[in-house]
Amino acid sequence: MTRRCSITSMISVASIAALAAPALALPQSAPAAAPPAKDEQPTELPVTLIPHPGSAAEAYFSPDGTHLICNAQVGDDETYYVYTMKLDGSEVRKINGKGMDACTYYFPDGQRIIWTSTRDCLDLPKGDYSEPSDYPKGAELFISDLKGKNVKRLTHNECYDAECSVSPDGNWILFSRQTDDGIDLWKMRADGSDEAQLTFTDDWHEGGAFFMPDGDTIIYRAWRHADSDQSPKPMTIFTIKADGADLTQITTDPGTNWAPYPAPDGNHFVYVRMMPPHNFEIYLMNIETKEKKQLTHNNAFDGYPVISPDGQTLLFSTSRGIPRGERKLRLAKMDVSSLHLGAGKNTQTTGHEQDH
Ligand SMILES: [Ca+2]
Ligand SMILES: [Ca+2]
Repeated sequence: MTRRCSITSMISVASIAALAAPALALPQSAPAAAPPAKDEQPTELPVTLIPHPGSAAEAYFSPDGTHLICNAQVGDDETYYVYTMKLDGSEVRKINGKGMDACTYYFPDGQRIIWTSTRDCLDLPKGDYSEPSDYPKGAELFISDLKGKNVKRLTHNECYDAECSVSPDGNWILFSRQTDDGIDLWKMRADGSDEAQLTFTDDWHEGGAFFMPDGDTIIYRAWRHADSDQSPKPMTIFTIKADGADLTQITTDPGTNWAPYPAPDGNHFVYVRMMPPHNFEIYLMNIETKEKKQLTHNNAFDGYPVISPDGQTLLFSTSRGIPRGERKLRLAKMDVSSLHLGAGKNTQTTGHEQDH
C-alpha cells in the first residue's frame, strides 16, 4: 500500500507490506463485514460505497473536490494503473496503462497530476509495491495533464521513488526513496530540480508523507528497521518541518498507526489503526491534544483515509461488501460534515476517546 502499504496476516491474507508501502494495500481475503450486534453499535457516520467496475485503492481528491485519482484495476487490466473519476464513480479515465502504477496526487492547480509508475523501466525486476524488501527499483515519478498527456518524468535512477504528494502552493513534491541506506523522505521542486533528502534515519523507514495546510509541517508514518519482519508491522506517526527540522513523534502506542492524512483545519489528521487480529479502522486525531476518535466501525478493512478540501467528506478504501477470498478493495465516502474539519482552526475535541 503506498501510503502506501501491505497487509498479510493483518487481514488474514493481506500483505502487511502493504502497510508499509502505501502503494497497494490489498487484503487478499478480507473478512466479511459482519453486521454489528444491536447492543454494540455504532457511532459510524453515514457511509456511501462508490460504484466502480473493478478494484480501487488509495484515492485522493481533486482540489475542487469533484474528482478523485486512484490506483485501480478495471476490466482486463493485468495490474493497478492510475485512474481518475468523478466522486460518484462516473467518468472513469485511465491515465496510464503501462508498467505498474502506485501512488498518485493532484497538483493544487487542478490541471496536473503526479503519479508513480514502472512504465519506463520494464527491463528491471518487476518488484512488489506491497513488499518493502522487493519494492520496484523501476518506480519513477511522472507528471501529466488530466488526460495523461504531456507526460514529464521527474526521477531518473534505479531506486524506488514513490509515495508522492504535493505542497499546498504546488511548488514542492514530497516522496519516499529507497536506497541502500533504507527508505527516507525526500522533496524536490515541481519540475524535478533541487532534490533534497529530509530524513536520515538508519533505523527507521519513512513514507506516506503529506504537507499539512500550513505548507511547512509534514506528517508521515515510519516503521523501525528492526520490526521489518513483524506482522503486523508496528508503525508510528511523526511530523517534521519542510527543512528537515523539528522531527516530532505523534503517536506513542506500540501498535500499527498507519496512513496519516491531514484535515483542512490544520489541527486534525485521519489515520488507520490495526485492530488485532485482522481489522483496520480509521481514526481522527487532534495533533495537539492527541485526543482520538474512531470513525469506522466495521470488521472489514477500512484504510487509506483522506479528507476532502472542504472538510465535509472522508474518502477511504474498504473491503466492505466484497466476498471473502476476493482480493479487492472499493472506495467509499463518509459524511463527516458534523466534525467541522474544514479550513479555519477547529480546536474542539473531535471525540471522547482516550487511549486504548
Ligand atoms: Ca530512514
Ligand atoms: Ca474496519
